[in-house]
Formats: sequence, structure tokens, C-alpha cells
Amino acid sequence: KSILLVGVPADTGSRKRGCLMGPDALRTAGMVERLSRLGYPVTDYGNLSWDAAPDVAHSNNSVHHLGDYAALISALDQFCNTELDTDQVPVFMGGDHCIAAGILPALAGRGAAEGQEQFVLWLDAHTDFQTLESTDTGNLHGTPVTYVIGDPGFDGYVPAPAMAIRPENICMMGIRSVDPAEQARIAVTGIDVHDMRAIDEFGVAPPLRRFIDRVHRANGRLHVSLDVDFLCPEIAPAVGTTVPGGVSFREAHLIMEILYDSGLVTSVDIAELNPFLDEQGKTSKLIVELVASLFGQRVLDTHRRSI
Ligand code: DIR
Ligand code: MN
Ligand code: MN
Ligand code: MN
Repeated sequence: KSILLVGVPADTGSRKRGCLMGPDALRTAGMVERLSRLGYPVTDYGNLSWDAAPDVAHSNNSVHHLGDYAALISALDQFCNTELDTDQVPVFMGGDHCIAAGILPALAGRGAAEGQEQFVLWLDAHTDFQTLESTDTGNLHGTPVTYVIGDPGFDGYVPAPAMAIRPENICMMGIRSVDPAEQARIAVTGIDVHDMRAIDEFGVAPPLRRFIDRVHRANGRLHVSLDVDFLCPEIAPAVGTTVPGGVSFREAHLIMEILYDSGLVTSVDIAELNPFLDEQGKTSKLIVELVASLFGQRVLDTHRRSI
């Protein structure tokens, strides 16, 4: 397997700017070198570009940059369907979390063509399960999960997802900030949510292993979506929506190490990194180390490469 790095400098998903610098900060922190050192052929595709789109009005007046959301989703769909080889593991470097809305349905569509179902591990402080109607911030980075499961509320505003993700195939970890509108809907979807309370009590490994078992039994493909605010702000301050009490350094590495051992990860995105808020590249460097763990970096090199 080889790794394809793709920069997706989207930053209209919230009102705080700076996520567009994410891809370059990850490059500066040594993403290519770190992964190459693990023995993979690594190609840096560079950054995707797409045209800014005129704004599209919605009855919820707080919604902003809906036209850009549609343009981003189309650009990512096109990229996944034309530029990606089947033996490549793409690592999308965001950009805000709107990128997941473009990536997931496109990858699910490719997987379906090969008879494989798409699973998603959503690592985030937030569930990103707002709708266009319910969002009070109007920030579209709070909506990608709703979009990827095929919610009809996006019809007429954003192209329909190439292939919707089954809610039962989504596992969330690190959750600790859920809006009331999201709570009500999450409860009835079948998404497997592990909030910080559950992680404090039981740890990250047991639910992760159960989820991996399900992916394995289904012979599924596994996408890992890593929102930087999943991590504790003390170790990862460079994100616009920090929430106290996040996942620790070791918990995060353990998740990555278990994922690597599973050999099931077929794609990755890193979202919400805002280098404008970073302290001397601290967060970018941590993310590069976590991605290296996901691809097999170990203290004791006794393992076999499996991704
Ligand atoms: C909040 C924050 N739920 C909103 N969401 C996210 O604005 O809808 N922050 N995704 O990262
Ligand atoms: Mn998010
Ligand atoms: Mn978040
Ligand atoms: Mn579970």
C-alpha cells in the first residue's frame, strides 16, 4: 500500500478563519518525512482547489457559505472518483470538518463498487449532527454527519451524497459537546456514540475493539475522521472550538495503534486544525505523530506492517 496526502484547505465551515493553513502546517511538521520513514511510498498530491461559490439562501438565516459547501463536496467527489488509485490510502489534510461531507459518500461509493461497505470512526468532541434547520451557529462544520447519512434536509442546496453511510456503521468517540437538537436526533439514529463519560469509565480500547470486530466481520472499509478538538486542549490548542476534558496523549496514541494493528483502515481525514491558534507548531507536530502511529510507528519495532 502507498499513501496519498491531499490538502483540502476548506475554511468556510465556521466563522473563525485559519483552517485553510492546516495542510501546510502538517507538511511543515514533517508529515511526508514521518510516513516515508515508516517505509511507505508517499505522494503529496498538493492542495485541492475549487471555485468560491455565490451564497445560497436558506430559511434559517444563520446558515452561511452553503454555496461553498456544495462546491467543496463536488470537488472532493470528483477527486475521489478520478485521482485515487485503489491501492492508495488517502490522507486528507483539512481544512474544517466540512471536508468529511465530500469525502465519505465518495469513498463509500467506490467501496460499494467493490462490494464493500463503508464504516467510519468519528473522533471528535462534537457529533456534527446539526441540520440546516436546527443549527443555531449556522456553521456548516457542525453538519457533515447529518449530510453523509443522507438527510433530505440538504436536497436542493447541496448535491445528494453519492452513497449514504449507514448510521449503524458510524462509531463516535471523544464526544463531550452535543447541542440539544443533536441529542434528540442522535438518540434515534443508531450511531454508536461513546462520550467522554464512557471513556473515563471504560477506556478507549474496549469500544474500539468491538467496532473493529464489526468492520472485520463485514469485510468493510474503515475511514478515520480525526477532528483536532477530539484531543484535550492542553495538548492540542490549535482548534477553533476547544472543549475541556478531551482525550489524552496516550489514549489517542492507543487508538491509533489499535487501528494500525487491525489492518482495516482504508482512508483518513484530519479536520479543524487551525495553525493560526497554535503554539510553535505544537498541535501540528502532535497530529503528525498520531498519524505516524496510525500507520505503524511503534516504540519497539516488533510488528509487521499491515495497512
Ligand atoms: C456546534 C459546534 N455543534 C455547532 N460544532 C462543531 O456550531 O453546530 N465544532 N463541529 O467543531
Ligand atoms: Mn467535527
Ligand atoms: Mn469538533
Ligand atoms: Mn459501542
